[in-house]
Amino acid sequence: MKNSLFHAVCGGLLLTAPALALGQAAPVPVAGNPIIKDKYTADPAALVHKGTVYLYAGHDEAPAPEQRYVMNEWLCYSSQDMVTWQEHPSPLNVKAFAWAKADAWASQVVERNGKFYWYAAVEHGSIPGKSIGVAVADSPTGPFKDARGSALITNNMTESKISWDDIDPTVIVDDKGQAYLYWGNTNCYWAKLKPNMTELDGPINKVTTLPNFTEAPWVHKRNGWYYLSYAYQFPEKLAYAMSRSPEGPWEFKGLLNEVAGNSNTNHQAIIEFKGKSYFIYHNGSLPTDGGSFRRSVCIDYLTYNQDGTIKRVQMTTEGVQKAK
Ligand code: FUB
Repeated sequence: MKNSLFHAVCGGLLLTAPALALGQAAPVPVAGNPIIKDKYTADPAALVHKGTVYLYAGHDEAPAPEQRYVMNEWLCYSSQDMVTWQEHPSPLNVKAFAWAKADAWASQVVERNGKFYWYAAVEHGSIPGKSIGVAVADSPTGPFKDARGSALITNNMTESKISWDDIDPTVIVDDKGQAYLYWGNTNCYWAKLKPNMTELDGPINKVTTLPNFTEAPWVHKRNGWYYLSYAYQFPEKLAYAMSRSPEGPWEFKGLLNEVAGNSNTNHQAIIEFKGKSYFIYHNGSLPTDGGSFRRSVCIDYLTYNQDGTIKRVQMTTEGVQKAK
């Protein structure tokens, strides 16, 4: 096309270049996924607040070729269009939890009454195993402070053969104002939270109807249905169940996506923003050292069927278009 322009979306920037002459190699558009290209990011969680999406992610810091998690801090990005992401100074580090010793694993931030609560899995310093802490802030970008001075969940509160079963917290506040915490690895646990969001309000229960539950629960609500998505098998695919109540019973509905490229874990956040649904996950595709311990956050569309079930997600390199 004479005088036409080539457009590529690159980290939110619109790049333009003159049209190609015959026989000239076509420029390769810079892919939308992964969305963060200068750091390895994992375990995404997202919060929609006042027209902005806040993305929280663990920071995979292991230098290649190390095959272990090195994760000391969480990262925070914001966007008004799902394509252009602004990085904020890291609002939370394992060091914020004086009782913890390592491992800034998966987390989620939720808002209640103008305060932002950040639930995060870390390695406990004196109670062997993983645990869950909660930090609080007046702004979604922090600064966040330990809200309790102690862990909300410790490994000795649940029974399991493994010491890393108390990870991957997700929290939802239902329409009646009751908050629920879900978490787990191999077991999917849940408990009510008090209105202060920092204490359990009742016993720890298990969801027992999730086949091949590995980890990474995420609970969201849409049109009267609660959805519990989770990492399924290992290497991980993502699957989901539905219920009319946050307390279940949960009915398994099938897979959401396949193993994400070059990563044995797969971890999702699901949000609605400006009329579209988004599936935020990680893979190991970022050159040159991407992999299971150097992961990267990606975003693709999520589509529902008429009956509320979810269509299989198509993971793409193009990612999503600017939300308007
Ligand atoms: O990032 C560390 C762990 O890997 C997370 O807690 C799991 O969900 C898996 O992604």
